[in-house]
Amino acid sequence: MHMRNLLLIPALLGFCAAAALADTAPKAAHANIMNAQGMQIGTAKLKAVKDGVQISVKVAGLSAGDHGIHIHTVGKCEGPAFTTAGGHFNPTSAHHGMNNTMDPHPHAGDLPNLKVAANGKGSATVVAKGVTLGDGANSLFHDGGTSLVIHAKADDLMSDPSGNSGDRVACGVISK
Ligand SMILES: [Cu+2]
Repeated sequence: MHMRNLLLIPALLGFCAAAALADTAPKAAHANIMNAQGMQIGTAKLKAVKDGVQISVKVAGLSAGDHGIHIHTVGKCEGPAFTTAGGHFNPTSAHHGMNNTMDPHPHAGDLPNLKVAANGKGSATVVAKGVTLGDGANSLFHDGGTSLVIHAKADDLMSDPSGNSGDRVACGVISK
Protein backbone atom coordinates (compact mmCIF):
# COMPACT_ATOMS: atom_id res chain seq x y z
CA MET A 1 0.00 0.00 0.00
CA HIS A 2 1.30 3.43 -0.84
CA MET A 3 1.96 5.96 1.89
CA ARG A 4 -0.67 8.20 0.34
CA ASN A 5 -3.44 5.61 0.89
CA LEU A 6 -2.34 4.93 4.45
CA LEU A 7 -2.80 8.59 5.23
CA LEU A 8 -6.33 8.50 3.86
CA ILE A 9 -7.49 5.84 6.32
CA PRO A 10 -7.58 8.00 9.48
CA ALA A 11 -9.38 10.73 7.51
CA LEU A 12 -12.06 8.25 6.42
CA LEU A 13 -12.45 6.91 9.96
CA GLY A 14 -12.92 10.45 11.22
CA PHE A 15 -15.61 11.05 8.63
CA CYS A 16 -17.49 7.88 9.66
CA ALA A 17 -17.36 8.86 13.34
CA ALA A 18 -18.83 12.29 12.55
CA ALA A 19 -21.63 10.72 10.47
CA ALA A 20 -22.42 8.31 13.30
CA LEU A 21 -22.67 11.18 15.81
CA ALA A 22 -24.97 13.21 13.57
CA ASP A 23 -27.19 10.16 13.30
CA THR A 24 -28.01 9.80 17.00
CA ALA A 25 -31.21 11.91 16.81
CA PRO A 26 -34.28 9.67 17.13
CA LYS A 27 -36.07 9.05 13.83
CA ALA A 28 -39.36 8.18 15.51
CA ALA A 29 -41.34 8.75 18.69
CA HIS A 30 -44.74 7.94 20.12
CA ALA A 31 -47.33 9.07 22.64
CA ASN A 32 -49.91 7.06 24.56
CA ILE A 33 -52.96 9.31 24.77
CA MET A 34 -54.86 9.19 28.08
CA ASN A 35 -58.22 10.68 29.00
CA ALA A 36 -59.04 12.61 32.19
CA GLN A 37 -59.82 9.33 34.00
CA GLY A 38 -56.37 7.96 33.19
CA MET A 39 -57.58 5.45 30.59
CA GLN A 40 -55.63 5.11 27.36
CA ILE A 41 -57.89 6.20 24.49
CA GLY A 42 -55.40 6.36 21.66
CA THR A 43 -51.91 6.58 20.31
CA ALA A 44 -49.78 8.89 18.26
CA LYS A 45 -46.85 7.82 16.10
CA LEU A 46 -44.28 10.44 15.20
CA LYS A 47 -41.52 10.29 12.63
CA ALA A 48 -38.93 12.70 11.33
CA VAL A 49 -39.67 13.96 7.81
CA LYS A 50 -37.95 16.48 5.53
CA ASP A 51 -39.73 19.62 6.77
CA GLY A 52 -40.69 18.65 10.33
CA VAL A 53 -42.27 15.79 12.21
CA GLN A 54 -45.14 13.71 10.86
CA ILE A 55 -47.75 12.82 13.49
CA SER A 56 -50.32 10.05 13.02
CA VAL A 57 -53.00 10.17 15.71
CA LYS A 58 -55.67 7.57 16.39
CA VAL A 59 -58.20 8.01 19.20
CA ALA A 60 -61.52 6.61 20.38
CA GLY A 61 -64.07 7.60 22.99
CA LEU A 62 -64.22 11.32 22.26
CA SER A 63 -67.29 13.46 21.53
CA ALA A 64 -68.15 13.78 17.85
CA GLY A 65 -66.96 16.88 16.01
CA ASP A 66 -63.76 18.88 15.60
CA HIS A 67 -61.28 18.95 18.46
CA GLY A 68 -58.31 21.25 18.87
CA ILE A 69 -55.06 19.30 19.11
CA HIS A 70 -51.63 20.78 19.80
CA ILE A 71 -48.13 19.98 20.89
CA HIS A 72 -47.79 21.46 24.38
CA THR A 73 -44.53 22.63 25.88
CA VAL A 74 -44.16 20.27 28.87
CA GLY A 75 -44.05 16.48 28.70
CA LYS A 76 -46.26 15.95 31.73
CA CYS A 77 -49.89 14.77 31.54
CA GLU A 78 -51.54 14.88 34.98
CA GLY A 79 -55.30 14.46 34.82
CA PRO A 80 -57.98 15.43 35.02
CA ALA A 81 -57.18 18.96 33.75
CA PHE A 82 -53.73 18.33 32.19
CA THR A 83 -52.58 21.87 33.08
CA THR A 84 -49.16 20.29 33.77
CA ALA A 85 -48.66 20.14 30.00
CA GLY A 86 -48.22 23.93 29.96
CA GLY A 87 -49.07 26.15 26.99
CA HIS A 88 -48.58 25.44 23.32
CA PHE A 89 -45.05 24.56 22.22
CA ASN A 90 -43.93 27.96 20.95
CA PRO A 91 -40.14 28.30 20.71
CA THR A 92 -40.38 31.29 18.33
CA SER A 93 -42.76 33.41 20.50
CA ALA A 94 -45.32 33.40 17.69
CA HIS A 95 -49.07 34.09 17.73
CA HIS A 96 -51.50 31.18 17.79
CA GLY A 97 -53.16 29.74 14.72
CA MET A 98 -52.53 29.39 11.01
CA ASN A 99 -55.25 32.01 10.35
CA ASN A 100 -53.99 34.59 12.86
CA THR A 101 -53.64 38.03 11.22
CA MET A 102 -50.63 38.92 13.38
CA ASP A 103 -47.10 37.85 12.52
CA PRO A 104 -45.26 35.74 13.27
CA HIS A 105 -47.66 32.80 13.38
CA PRO A 106 -48.50 30.01 14.04
CA HIS A 107 -47.06 28.26 17.11
CA ALA A 108 -44.69 25.44 16.22
CA GLY A 109 -47.07 23.19 18.16
CA ASP A 110 -50.23 24.24 16.29
CA LEU A 111 -51.95 21.46 14.32
CA PRO A 112 -55.16 21.24 12.24
CA ASN A 113 -58.31 20.20 14.12
CA LEU A 114 -58.88 16.49 14.68
CA LYS A 115 -62.21 15.27 13.26
CA VAL A 116 -64.03 12.75 15.47
CA ALA A 117 -66.86 10.71 13.95
CA ALA A 118 -70.24 9.90 15.54
CA ASN A 119 -68.77 6.63 16.89
CA GLY A 120 -66.20 8.61 18.89
CA LYS A 121 -63.27 7.59 16.72
CA GLY A 122 -60.88 9.94 14.98
CA SER A 123 -57.61 9.65 13.14
CA ALA A 124 -55.37 11.99 11.19
CA THR A 125 -51.87 12.26 9.82
CA VAL A 126 -50.36 15.74 9.78
CA VAL A 127 -46.90 17.28 9.56
CA ALA A 128 -45.83 19.67 12.31
CA LYS A 129 -43.48 22.03 10.48
CA GLY A 130 -40.66 23.70 12.30
CA VAL A 131 -40.24 21.07 14.98
CA THR A 132 -37.66 18.30 15.21
CA LEU A 133 -36.93 15.09 17.08
CA GLY A 134 -33.27 16.20 17.11
CA ASP A 135 -31.57 18.94 19.10
CA GLY A 136 -32.27 22.65 19.51
CA ALA A 137 -34.94 25.02 20.79
CA ASN A 138 -37.58 23.51 18.50
CA SER A 139 -36.92 19.95 19.63
CA LEU A 140 -39.87 17.90 20.89
CA PHE A 141 -37.30 16.49 23.33
CA HIS A 142 -36.18 19.85 24.71
CA ASP A 143 -35.63 20.07 28.47
CA GLY A 144 -38.78 18.73 30.14
CA GLY A 145 -40.14 17.24 26.94
CA THR A 146 -43.43 17.93 25.16
CA SER A 147 -46.89 16.40 24.99
CA LEU A 148 -49.82 16.07 22.63
CA VAL A 149 -53.06 17.55 24.03
CA ILE A 150 -56.61 17.17 22.68
CA HIS A 151 -59.25 19.77 23.64
CA ALA A 152 -63.02 19.58 24.16
CA LYS A 153 -63.86 22.00 21.35
CA ALA A 154 -62.63 22.98 17.91
CA ASP A 155 -59.68 25.34 17.63
CA ASP A 156 -60.67 28.50 15.70
CA LEU A 157 -57.07 28.53 14.40
CA MET A 158 -56.65 32.26 15.07
CA SER A 159 -57.34 33.36 18.67
CA ASP A 160 -54.44 33.74 21.08
CA PRO A 161 -53.36 31.88 23.09
CA SER A 162 -55.11 28.59 22.24
CA GLY A 163 -57.91 29.13 19.71
CA ASN A 164 -60.81 28.97 22.21
CA SER A 165 -60.59 25.20 22.13
CA GLY A 166 -61.79 24.75 25.70
CA ASP A 167 -60.84 22.17 28.30
CA ARG A 168 -58.07 19.65 27.80
CA VAL A 169 -59.71 16.23 27.52
CA ALA A 170 -56.79 13.97 26.61
CA CYS A 171 -53.02 14.08 26.78
CA GLY A 172 -50.01 11.96 25.83
CA VAL A 173 -46.34 12.53 26.62
CA ILE A 174 -44.19 12.45 23.48
CA SER A 175 -41.68 9.69 24.18
CA LYS A 176 -38.69 8.12 22.45
CU1 LIG B 1 -53.76 22.59 23.23
